[in-house]
Formats: sequence, structure tokens, C-alpha cells
Amino acid sequence: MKIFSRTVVLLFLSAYMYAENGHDLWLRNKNAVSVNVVCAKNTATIAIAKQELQQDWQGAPNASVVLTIKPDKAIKGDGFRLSQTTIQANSDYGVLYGVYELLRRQQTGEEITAAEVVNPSYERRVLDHWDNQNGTIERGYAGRSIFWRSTKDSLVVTEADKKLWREYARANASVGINGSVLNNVNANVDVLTIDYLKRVKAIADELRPYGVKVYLSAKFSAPSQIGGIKTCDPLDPEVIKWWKDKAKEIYRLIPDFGGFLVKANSEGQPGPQDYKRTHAEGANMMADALKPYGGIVMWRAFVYSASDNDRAKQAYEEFVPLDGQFRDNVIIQVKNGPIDFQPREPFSPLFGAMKKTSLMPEVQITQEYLGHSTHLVFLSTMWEEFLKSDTYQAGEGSTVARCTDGSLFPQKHTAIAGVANIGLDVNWCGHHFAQSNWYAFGRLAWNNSLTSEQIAAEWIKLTFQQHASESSDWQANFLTPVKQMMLESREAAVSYMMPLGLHHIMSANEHYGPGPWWAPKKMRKDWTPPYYHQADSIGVGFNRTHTGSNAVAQYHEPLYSQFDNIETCPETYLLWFHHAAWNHQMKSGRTLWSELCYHYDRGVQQVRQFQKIWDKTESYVDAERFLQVQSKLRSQSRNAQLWKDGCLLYFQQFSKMPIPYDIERPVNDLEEMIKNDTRRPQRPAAFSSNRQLNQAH
Ligand code: BDP
Repeated sequence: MKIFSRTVVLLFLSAYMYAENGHDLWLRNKNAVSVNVVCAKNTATIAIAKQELQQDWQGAPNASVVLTIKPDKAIKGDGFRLSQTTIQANSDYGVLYGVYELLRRQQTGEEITAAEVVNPSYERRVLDHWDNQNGTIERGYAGRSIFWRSTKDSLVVTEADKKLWREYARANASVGINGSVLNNVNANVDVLTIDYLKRVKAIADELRPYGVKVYLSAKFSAPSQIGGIKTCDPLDPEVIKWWKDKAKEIYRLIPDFGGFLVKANSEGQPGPQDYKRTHAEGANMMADALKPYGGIVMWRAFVYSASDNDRAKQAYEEFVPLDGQFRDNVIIQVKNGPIDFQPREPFSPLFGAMKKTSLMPEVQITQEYLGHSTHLVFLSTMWEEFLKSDTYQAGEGSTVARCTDGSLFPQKHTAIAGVANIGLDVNWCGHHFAQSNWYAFGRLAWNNSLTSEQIAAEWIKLTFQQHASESSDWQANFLTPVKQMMLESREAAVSYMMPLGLHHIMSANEHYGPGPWWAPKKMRKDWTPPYYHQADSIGVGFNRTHTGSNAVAQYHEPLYSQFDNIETCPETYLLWFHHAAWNHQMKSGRTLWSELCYHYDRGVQQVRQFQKIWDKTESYVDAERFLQVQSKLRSQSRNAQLWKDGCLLYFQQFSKMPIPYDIERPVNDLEEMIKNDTRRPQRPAAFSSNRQLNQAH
């Protein structure tokens, strides 16, 4: 009898384990009951809306839900009016978003008491895929591209492709994401040739019913590279005509094509400055080509040159003088921080500096600098901190969110982008918890005032809860500790990687472990960590005050004075703005050196704590996800230790002070770490340790 029941349990478990490979993301069928859906219209999108309701309804059994498309002034863009059994919107897409909201409320137990209007913060909520047409993904850690295969011969679209693209679109729609840039910002020009455009059309056709528009990264040198024109000067009539013809060709295939994303004159990419033209002249030329069809240009402000000028200042210096010169269908896409998606940066001063230009924030969902798909880092808290940062552009309360969502300045278009963390891994993102970052990006793009706590709670319930009304035991032993772990995870990563305003001290190329020492003689200075940490016998940190690069002057008062003064500068940004002495006294009463040591140590201890928290959840999670997360946490723990040991032993050569005796001693040798790093950058054995989807890729 005992043996029998064990077999049954095992059989049940293996079926259960398969179902829990993570592929279903936060969209799981849970004990749906029947529902009657009424809608006068029947389009592909409405059909999806109905099906979703029928598949997942958890309200009153046999209720009737009415879906109405009726314009209403209170409802903006993709927004909707929602009650327990009715959804009204301006468009089919609005209805679909309303359906996902209603189902989420049911599954997370959030009541809808009275009818509510729910409008999105941004008109365009876009994922940027850094996918190459050969199937690889720049800074991707979850397998190969879901859009592109390894060779040009395999441009043929399969049923498996289409199924996967629909699943992808559905996941996006469920959190309100309505745009996808299908190729890398470091663009390969071939994407604009007809063979590739046909595949783009096929993708667009699958994404369209879910309200997701496609965009492409366009290379500025395309007129020469594929058009055979001698120049790419944006004022040259032949060049202008080439882009107009290209836009026409694209829109003939894809009538709702979103537009272009352009990385120009940045890290070696071609651009208008190659012809002594400005970013505005380049962007406007492309914008004019897209204008007749309603397309937009997302022009990136990620520019810096190998000059002696502080890299953190350069984007501002190039773009602020151009304020007012851009067409209204150009949006300047600005990374959250002034340097480059580091674990912590102050917000880019471009937010709050341009009043006559639409700006869109760009955040990085893929964890290039935050432990790839190995570390558990919930990025929502980082984006929340950024969106809620006050720029003081129009007095107090001019948060980044308000400067970009149209509530402070009229912007013709509003948008936000996240660099995707999605690949062919069965669970899409490599780490089960990295799915929460895709989810969080969508939720914040829809509502930029949500709290990370709410987002984490929603995601945990949708992803791990077995029944809509889970027991209080589940809440206490799973929801609460796991949520806490997620909410602390980004600060923990900052602590064991780059605390107190340190930045850009990661290992070269891979950007995984520590590399504060990395500085080959012939390398561009601004690509080496010592340029950023400036450690010497006196102290550490980049002097960006009025006595240094004066980057502080790019911020409005009172931030300028606050950052400029070492006594008032928030300690989280101390070494970003100041070269502080090793014995500088911190608020805790400790010296800077000791404080640094405690931060690194605390970060490591926190990861150890996460391991304990996760181990205790074993009986609440299916085996497959439990074991994968457990093993990833072990790798994270080892890597956090390397960060701590590498950074402390390296900086100690300058501080010449002892590591406080009450914290754990380093367990790795500096020379060994440097040797390993130069020989083979530290990263886990495989980029993605997760099962791959069995596609024809
Ligand atoms: C850096 C990445 C690089 C990207 C670049 C960008 O290391 O791969 O191409 O940003 O955003 O963070 O263009």
C-alpha cells in the first residue's frame, strides 16, 4: 500500500513538475468557473479577450460580463473603465487590457468595489530586444533569440515560431506592453532588406491581435550599405528619398509599423555627425519619412566619446542645446542613469532638462550589470527609485515619471522602453525570478506610480499560488518571506557589487564578477574601472563636484548644492560625486573604508539569508522551480563572495587599513582572482543553465 501510494505521488509529481517548468509565466489557469461573455463586436482581439475570460474566470459562476467599445473622455488611449462585470474602452485593445486587469484582480484577491477608470501612464510601452539576426542576443542570458535563427536560409516561418510569438505577445498584453523592437540597437542593416522584412511582417501579424506593434533598430548607414548611395548625409536629397521609399515599403507590408529605434554616433555606430550634421538633423530626416504613416523615431541619447570630458556629462551636453529642434514624432530615449545601467546611478540629468522635446526613459531588464540570469535581483525597486526621483525641473514634485509621462509638459508622444531579458529558454528569462522583472517593467510602464511591494505581491501570487484563496499558512511562509527577499534583493546586489556610489567596476566584456583592477595600457580610459573609481592613497570616488568635473551643475537646485557638498550628498551616491578620503567620517560614525567593508559584507550575508529563506519554501513550490532557484542562489552566493573579496582586497592596497575584525575574512586571493579574470572572465559555466524550448531553431 505504502509503495503504491509513493508511486502515485511520484507519477503525480512528474506530471506536475513538467507543468511547472516556468513557461506559463504569471499566466496560469486556476480553477476557472464558467462565465458568459457578451460583446457586440467580433475581431481577433475581442476573440482573445473572450477566450481569456472563459479560460480564467474566477468571479461568480455563470456571471455575464459585458465588453463595450465606446469612446469616453475619461478613458485615455489604451485605458478602460472596469467594474466586476463590465469593461468599457475606446478600442479592442483597451478591452483586452481591461480583461487582463479584471482577471489579475480576481487571482490576486484585489476587490473592484466601484467602477474605476484605469489609464496607462505612457502611450508606448516598449521592449527593446538586443537580438541579432544570427540568433544571438547581445547581453542576453536566457538562450537564443525568439525572433531570429542562426542562418539566413532559415528565414522561413514555422508554426512553432508563430505559436511562440503568440505566447510572447499574450504575456506582453497581459501586463500592458504594446511594442517590441525586434533587433539589436547595434543594428545589422540587413534587417531592412526584403527577406528580413517579410519575417518582420510575419511577426507583426502574430503580435497585432494582442496590441503589440513592431519596431526596428535602423542603422544610419543603410542608404549606403544596402542602397548603394555614396553618402548618408541626412540633408542629401537622395538619402532623404531612400528613407522615404524604405518607409513606404515597410508600411506596405506592416501598416501599423511602430517606427525606428536609432543608436547613432555612439560606441562606433554611424550617425549624422559623420557628415557634420546634428542629432536633430539626423533624427528629423528619419521622422519625416515615417510621419505620413504615424511612425515615430526613438533616438538614443546614449552618446559619449573618448575625450577627457567626464562621460557622465556628455549626453546632456550634446542634447540639451538641441531642445526644441526635434520633430514631434521624435522621442529621445534616455537611459535611467548618466553612465550605463549600473546597479545604482543617480537619474540622468537629461530628465528635467528638456522642456520642448519628448523624452522616454530606457531601463535594462536583462541583468547585464546585475548578475545576468544567475542572480536573483528584483529590479522594480530600482526603477521605482528612478521614476520617483525628483528632478525639480518645475519645482518640487517634478519626478522623472512626471517629466516623461506628459503630466508636467505636453509631449506629443510618451513612451518608456526596457531592454528585454527574453530568450528561448523554456522559462523565457533564464531565472524564474527574472520573469518578475519582465512583469514589473510592464506594470510600471502601465502605471508609473505603482509600488514595488504591490508588484512583487501580485507576481508571486500569480506565479506561485496554487489556489486563488491560498491559506494564511502560504501567506506567512511563502508570500511574505519571498516578497521580502525580492524587495531587498537589489539593495543587496548594490552592497556586494558597487556600494556607496561606486560604479563601473565590473569585469571586462562579460560584466559579471568584479574587475576594479582591469586597465590594459592601450584601452580607452573610459572603458576601464580605474577611470570610474579613481582609488588612490587618499581616497576613492569620482570628483564630479565644482572642484572636479562639475557634473553636479547639470542638476537643478536644490540637488546641485546637495550633491556638491560632501556633508549633504546622500551616502548612496557619495563616491559617484565625490573623491572621499578613506577616513572620511560617515553618518554611522565609521570611516569610509570601514563602511565600505560593512556594505560588501552585508551584501554577502543578505544572499546567504536569501538561501535560507528559499530553502524553507520547499514544501510550497514544485520541485523543478525550487531546485533551479536554489542552485542559482548558490551561484549567486559564490559570486557575491568574489565581489566582496575582490573589491575589498583590491581597494585595501590603497586604503592600507584593516578590514574590521568583526566581519568575515575574505576567502579568495586577489592575485588568483585577477589571474582568472584576465584569463577567462568569471561567469557561470553556461550562459543559460535552463532547458531550451524545442523549437526548430
Ligand atoms: C552597454 C552594453 C552594450 C550596448 C550599449 C548600448 O554593454 O552591449 O550596446 O550599452 O546601450 O551597456 O548601446
